[in-house]
Amino acid sequence: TEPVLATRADWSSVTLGISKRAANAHKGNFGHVLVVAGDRGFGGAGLLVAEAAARSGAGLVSLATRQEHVAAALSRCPSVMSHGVVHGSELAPLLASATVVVCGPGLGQSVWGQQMLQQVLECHKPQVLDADALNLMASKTSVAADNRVLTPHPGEAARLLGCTVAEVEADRLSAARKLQSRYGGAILLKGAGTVIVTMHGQMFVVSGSNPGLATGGMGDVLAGIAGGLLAQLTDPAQAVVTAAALHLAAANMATQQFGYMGLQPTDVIDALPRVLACSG
Ligand code: NPW
Ligand code: AMP
Ligand code: MG
Repeated sequence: TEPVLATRADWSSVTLGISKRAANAHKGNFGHVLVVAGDRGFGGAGLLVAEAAARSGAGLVSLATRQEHVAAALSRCPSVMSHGVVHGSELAPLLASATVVVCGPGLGQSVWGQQMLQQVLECHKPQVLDADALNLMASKTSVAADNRVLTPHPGEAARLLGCTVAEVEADRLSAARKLQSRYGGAILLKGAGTVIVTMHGQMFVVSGSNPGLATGGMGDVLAGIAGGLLAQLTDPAQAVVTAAALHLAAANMATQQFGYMGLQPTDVIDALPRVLACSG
């Protein structure tokens, strides 16, 4: 299948759909995103995912992370319900009340991260898997499942495919297709010219680049946006394509204000409601 170029015209009509709300809407209409992220040393990743999900319009956001990150999370974003989790079994009630799960940013690859991922993979909720969730999946055989969205950068894609980053970059469309047939669900292969293969095999390229995004934490923001949109849109394929386009549009808006150098993930998060408001 030839890829479809997702242009601004394509996705602004989609974001119009999510940003127009009924006057009597309530938080239960916009889904509950559970973020499972942030091992020791990577607490910021969980915070960025959770805040990005909230700023993308999710009705409720919960964060399951290491206990030591909870105070900072409450202080940074009090609307997020933050839980310190020690054992995988403690995720069960949180997973039960979630609409969508985002797992992996800063998760680490220790026993803690492995337990968290195992619980998430065993639940059948729609899920966004990123960063260390992908690194852990690469290290063992994994059964394909269609309730997933995988969001690898080229390094993670190479680990999942057992090839080099250069091989992924030499043919990004084919790498994304291979990932889809091996792991199921939807694939969002990151980098300038983000490639998406949907669960139905349709391909999209979100063309456009922004080197301001080449800094730590920007992928964590994308994972949060994907979770926030999956929680609100009924068509998961539409949610994934829109997430990539919205991430780039918010980065472009933030870049107009700050320039490329020193652009921060929190600047992109702050631009999200402004981009959504522009399209509404
Ligand atoms: P090279 O060799 O540099 O050119 P890793 P990570 C390649 C967390 N974070 N095009 C790159 O290539 C994450 O969530 C926490 C081409 C290298 O091989 C993870 O859990 C933060 N190549 C964990 O840290 C903020 C590309 O991938 C490899 C590429 C580790 O994640 C930061 C590097 O990737 C971070 O988000 C591209 N566009 N992009 C926090 N505040 O808590 C990447 N590569 O080894 O998977 O390391 O992505 O930093
Ligand atoms: P990560 O490497 O997981 O932090 O993800 C980086 C995020 O920034 C992904 O969404 C990439 O697509 C995006 N990104 C990084 N560099 C660029 C670039 N030069 N142009 C467009 N998007 C980029
Ligand atoms: Mg990342």
